[in-house]
Amino acid sequence: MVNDTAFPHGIHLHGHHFWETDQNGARTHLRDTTLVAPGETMTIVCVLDNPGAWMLHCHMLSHQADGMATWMQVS
Ligand SMILES: [Cu+2]
Repeated sequence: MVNDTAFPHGIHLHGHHFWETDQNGARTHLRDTTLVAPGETMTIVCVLDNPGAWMLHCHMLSHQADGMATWMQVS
């Protein structure tokens, strides 16, 4: 995930959990929401094993209202 904005974003994935990774690519914390800082690029690892249409969005409601929300289709 790339945050090329000037604001932090609490990004939440429905239907799955994912691991944050460290600078070596090793898995660290298992989460369903992560905070991506301004200018940060974050690599996550996710096993997409739950079929369905899952929302991926910022938890800040004003950001979501401005369009930071999408669907991820897992089949
Ligand atoms: Cu946001």
